[in-house]
Amino acid sequence: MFDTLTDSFKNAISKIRFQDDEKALKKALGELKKSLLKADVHHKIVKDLLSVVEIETKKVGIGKDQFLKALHDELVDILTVHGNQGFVFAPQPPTVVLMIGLQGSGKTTTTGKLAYFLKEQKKKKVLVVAADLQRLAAVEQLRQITAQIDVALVADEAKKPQELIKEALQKAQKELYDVVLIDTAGRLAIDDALMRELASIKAIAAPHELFYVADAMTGQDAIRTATSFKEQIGITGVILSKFDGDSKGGVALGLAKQVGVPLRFIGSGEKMPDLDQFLPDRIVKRLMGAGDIESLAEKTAAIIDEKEAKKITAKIKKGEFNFNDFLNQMEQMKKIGSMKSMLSMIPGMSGIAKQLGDMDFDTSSEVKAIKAMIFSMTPKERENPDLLNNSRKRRIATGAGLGQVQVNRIMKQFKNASKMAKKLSGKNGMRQMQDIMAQMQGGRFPR
Ligand SMILES: Nc1nc2c(ncn2[C@@H]2O[C@H](COP(=O)(O)OP(=O)(O)OP(=O)(O)O)[C@@H](O)[C@H]2O)c(=O)[nH]1
Ligand SMILES: [Mg+2]
Repeated sequence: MFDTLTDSFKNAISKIRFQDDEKALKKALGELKKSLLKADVHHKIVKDLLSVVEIETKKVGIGKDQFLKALHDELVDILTVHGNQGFVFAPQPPTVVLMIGLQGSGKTTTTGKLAYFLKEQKKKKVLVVAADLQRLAAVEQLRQITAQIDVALVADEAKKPQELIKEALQKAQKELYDVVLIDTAGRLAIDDALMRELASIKAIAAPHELFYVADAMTGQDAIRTATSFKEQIGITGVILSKFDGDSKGGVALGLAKQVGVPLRFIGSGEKMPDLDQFLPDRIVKRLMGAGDIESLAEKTAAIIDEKEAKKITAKIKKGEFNFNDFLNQMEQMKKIGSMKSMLSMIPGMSGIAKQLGDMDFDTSSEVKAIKAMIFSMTPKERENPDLLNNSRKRRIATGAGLGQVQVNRIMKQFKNASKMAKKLSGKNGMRQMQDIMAQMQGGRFPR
């Protein structure tokens, strides 16, 4: 996600080793400057950042921790812009949000992601409005997205966007929706026709929030267009999409500092769960390679059904975890997001996440093999893994198109995993787990 920036911070940090070493500090600052510029951070921001970090580090005595803390605090400062953070609900529902931006920036996908976030994590009733009637396929795209996440949609190709929005707002009042998300049409570039249409939509929708969706891959251009939208229409937040791509990350700092509108979310993939709240402190930790356990925990907590989780834990404790439970767990994991985005939130794992590339729960050959194997089992076998003798394994291997060796290996892994889970769920298990986590986090971050 922030790979380039994260790597460059690590690089700079590694240059500082000794207490009171001015030369080391200069070297680290030089390294930082080079890599920030390479990461597409505006030169003026780089200059200010370096001078503050230098002053603050010297104030408390040069050292790795002091340097880290100064860098952390200054980054948080840059990213903290006056205005709402995360998603803020209007005092009186429904909260109306207008999604605007250039063509192809990710408005429609992000509208879906936001609806999914509000539904799954905030437990809200969401209504989506397809107010993009420029492109014929646009309404269909939104239909598919909202059907997939089971969220209500107001769409009618025969009506004007303004008319549709009026109807949607009435429906939202009457049927007690919490949030109305309005997806609008994009243009290739900012032109008068777009601005007029948006102004008229804004007047009718009277939105609480105007989210500008910016494509992270467009670098400094994103900052220029965001500024234009801010001046001509007014925006209250920016959502940075496609942050999983080759984006260098520097644009996030520029958007906050140069546009002066808070970043609210970042999109990190094409799937519905691939949206994260942009909270400066957490993002900076992630930037500095320290992971973001809090976000992961929140995401997980919202998605995993507590009752179901208790049932599974009880089963694990008794050593009764079976293949059906495994399939269920896999489905739950998918809801949390792509494997890559999950791993990038765990301290020290961002390097591995990078290596994974596009590998995912759906595309991993290992997961595919396990699924094929489970689908070749009888219901009884799924319930009771102990039933699997050699002749049954042979039958399953043939059915799944796998080799005997592969089936044996997967079975062994499954048994080992169950054993490990049983152990961890025991009396001291939680403590063991916490110790491991503490070790992982220790020494990586100064507070
Ligand atoms: N990798 C990645 N792709 C994304 C992300 N957000 C959107 N996309 C992709 O970008 C493309 C354009 O997204 P749309 O949501 O259709 O963009 P739009 O702004 O609605 O486009 P118009 O309606 O034509 O103006 C699609 O192929 C999306 O799947 C993201 O965070 N990561
Ligand atoms: Mg669209």
